[in-house]
Amino acid sequence: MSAPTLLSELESLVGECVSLLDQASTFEALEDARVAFLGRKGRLAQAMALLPSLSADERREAGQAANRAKQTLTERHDARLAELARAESVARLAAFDPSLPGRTPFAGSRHPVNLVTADICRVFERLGYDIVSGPEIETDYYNFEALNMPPEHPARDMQDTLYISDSIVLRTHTSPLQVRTMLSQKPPVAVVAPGKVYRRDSDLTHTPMFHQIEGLYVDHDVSMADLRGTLTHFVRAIFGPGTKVRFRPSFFPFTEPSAEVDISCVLCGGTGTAGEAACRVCKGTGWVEILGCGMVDPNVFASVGYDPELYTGFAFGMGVERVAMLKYGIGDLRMFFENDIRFLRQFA
Ligand code: 2NL
Repeated sequence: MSAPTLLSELESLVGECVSLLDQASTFEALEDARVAFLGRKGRLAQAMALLPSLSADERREAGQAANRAKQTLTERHDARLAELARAESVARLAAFDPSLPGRTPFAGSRHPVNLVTADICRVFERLGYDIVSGPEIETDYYNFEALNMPPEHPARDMQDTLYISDSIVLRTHTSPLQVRTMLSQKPPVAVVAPGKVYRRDSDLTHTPMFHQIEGLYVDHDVSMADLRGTLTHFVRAIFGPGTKVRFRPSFFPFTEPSAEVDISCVLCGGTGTAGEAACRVCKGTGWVEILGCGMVDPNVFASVGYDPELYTGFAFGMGVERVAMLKYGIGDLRMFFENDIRFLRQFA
């Protein structure tokens, strides 16, 4: 090849390349043009490969022309690249509206069972009660024996209790915490024991794990009047000052006498009616059961070494899910355990 031919090839490849670079409207098109002309096997490299075939003088002139072509094209390429990058960031900023309010992500909320547990504990804390906690796996002694439930007691049946071994159970109530408290300190004792409890039971209205709160107050001369006053205050603090309360005789192995506490229905206000029909919450009775209670049985005091001649006390227990259902009007126990975010975020 002759020198003039090479010079005219350089001239024409610069012209073609410049127009391709200027037309490139995407990073891909720009890169394609760079590879085609400035790449290792591109048009410029091909032209320069012919230099050795020229005479020394021609080679110097053509070589200088090739270097100028390379510099021109490299500068044009870099300038175009900067232009495209600037255009892209301008477009991105144009789509961004800094005046829009931020979108706050849902950061979670407390579970209704925990909300109600905290509300209930707070009422008793203000009365001077301590909150106690302890193991969910218990010995037969703390869960049954010390609570006046001897080996043949029906509640100890395999049908009702989840056994780890012959003498180890998943606690069926939080009473063991109160037994542990009484064994470790002398009266006066005033504690509430919230926590998970386990029963071998599972249907529409029972889950194998649920939450309970029990309370215990032991001192000289604690009476059933103290029990009534304390629990009436508690019920009105949780369900409102107008709530009516009644105590019905009942039975628990660990209290004597025992009672169940009913409150005026949270839905119908105690009338028992919803329009023409019977109220669905209290089934037309006007009352709903809220907790069980009683005076601590002397046999329980004997188990923990308290002298029943010196001390008396009252105790009570309630299911937290049940209180939460009544307080928030939740109709289905399963809601608490499904963890559906649409349910849970209503308590945020
Ligand atoms: C209910 C009834 C109750 C107790 C729990 C208790 C604890 C000790 C001594 C005596 Cl250490 N009693 N607890 C007493 C009466 C009733 O619970 O319906 N719970 C869901």
